[in-house]
Amino acid sequence: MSELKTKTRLLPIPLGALAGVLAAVAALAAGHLVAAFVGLNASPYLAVGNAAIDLTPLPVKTWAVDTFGTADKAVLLTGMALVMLLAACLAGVLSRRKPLAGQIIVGLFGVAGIAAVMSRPDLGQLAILAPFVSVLVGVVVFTWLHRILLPQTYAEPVEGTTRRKFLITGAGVAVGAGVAGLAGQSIGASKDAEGSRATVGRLVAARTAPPIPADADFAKFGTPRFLTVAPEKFYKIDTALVVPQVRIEDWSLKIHGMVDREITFSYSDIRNRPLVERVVTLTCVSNEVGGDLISTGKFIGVDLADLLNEAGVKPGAEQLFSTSVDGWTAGTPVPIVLDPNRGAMLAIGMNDEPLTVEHGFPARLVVPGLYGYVSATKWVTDLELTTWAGRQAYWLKRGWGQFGPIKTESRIDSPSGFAQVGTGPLRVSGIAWAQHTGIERVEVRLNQGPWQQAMLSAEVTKDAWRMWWLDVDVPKGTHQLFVRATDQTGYTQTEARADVVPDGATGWHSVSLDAR
Ligand SMILES: Nc1nc2c(c(=O)[nH]1)N[C@H]1C(S)=C(S)[C@@H](COP(=O)(O)O)O[C@H]1N2
Ligand SMILES: [Mo]
Repeated sequence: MSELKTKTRLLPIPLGALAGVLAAVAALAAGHLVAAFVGLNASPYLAVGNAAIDLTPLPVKTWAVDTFGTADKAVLLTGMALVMLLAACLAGVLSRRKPLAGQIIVGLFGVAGIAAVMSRPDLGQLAILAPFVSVLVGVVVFTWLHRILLPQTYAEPVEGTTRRKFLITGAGVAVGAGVAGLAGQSIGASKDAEGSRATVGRLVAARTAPPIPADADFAKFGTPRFLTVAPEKFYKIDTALVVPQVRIEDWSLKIHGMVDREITFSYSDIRNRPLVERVVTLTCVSNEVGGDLISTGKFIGVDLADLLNEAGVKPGAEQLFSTSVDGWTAGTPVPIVLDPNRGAMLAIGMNDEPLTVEHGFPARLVVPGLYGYVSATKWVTDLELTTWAGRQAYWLKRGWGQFGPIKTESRIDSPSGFAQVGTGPLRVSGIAWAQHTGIERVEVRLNQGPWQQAMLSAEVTKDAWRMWWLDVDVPKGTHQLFVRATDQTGYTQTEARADVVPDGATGWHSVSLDAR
């Protein structure tokens, strides 16, 4: 009896190896599934692979690329899979009596995964969950399978039953791992643009925008910050029900139509050109008087005119017709996009980062001085040179104006409407914009009183908004404050109210207040 017991209490090598492999597969699949939610690059397998790529010395990298070409990553991942397979088999084989050796090997792999995830600058803190869950699942599954093969309390040797139970459980683990892995992959793929964006790295401008001076905003008096740096504060307008997910390796930009030669640019074609940086205030034509569909970014990219000139714009081309990956279109006047003083861009970054997925990653157009609907195509993939008769853009078909220059406007940010304030001097502040023309003057009026000139912030560029403030003396009672801006052509905003349709709202913004 005791002889038989010792014999059967040793794990058969093939089953032990299988237990190790199943545990490893389950661990990787679980990690992949969690990674789908915290960033696909946190998947332990990919994280270790990425770390391996980062740690590979340059000569080895060059050799790998020379030898395997674009298959170098596939070779790396296959090699890693083989190493893991061997280690997993080893884990099973070394655990013929107790699961400890296998648990340690799985645990060591987990530590490598955690270290790999922590070493990546592009992953958030939550990313650590993926390798963590991975180790946990690996150790638990391995221990579980081991226990089925070698029950602690053993009434009698029931080899046939044990084997069957192990195989059924093992099959269950394999199916579960398959489902988890595939689910992770498909959920992850739908967020793949995020993963792709994380691989872009730092975009460095050859021509940087001048630094933003400290007095570019009066945030301390209630205006917005000069740069709308928080992505959730940057207004967002598009027709997309789901944000288009475009990976840089899948992206290209084709220039065609009335050109001498068609050109298609890849992401690296664009990225490897000398990049320029420009501060631009974007505005939506649907912005009501006093509305908040206006934000300022520091965009990095290339001059659109350079790309168009490479293709050679034919005489007679009137409209740059841009199309996004989801089929949205905009038409921009050719003379504007070719004007070297305009600064129209193909932007790939905003505020020192690659564009966010919501704001057009991998690339969008930015044309200073034009409303977004005629110029700011996000996820842009196609530029056609054509006439106005040749194509009709998305909003033009729906009754909006053809040209869409941004109108000179201003807004009171503080006090907010219907505020209760004290009597006496009241600090009023806000913004004014006349992109590409420049703001000259901002005036504030209490009720029907005289216009009083406000203090203006430093002019960072004519393409961006300016902030203003003024102390206004308010007696007891209810009042209305008005603001109006004058741009650098000498035009002063009038009281005449225009609706946002067809080409942008006009009129003075005003707020009511109650002074006690
Ligand atoms: N692909 C695509 N690009 C688009 C739009 C759109 O609906 N689809 N809307 C435009 C409009 S109307 C505006 S105002 C700007 C807004 O850019 P933002 O969301 O980055 O602020 O994007 C423009 N680009
Ligand atoms: Mo817009």
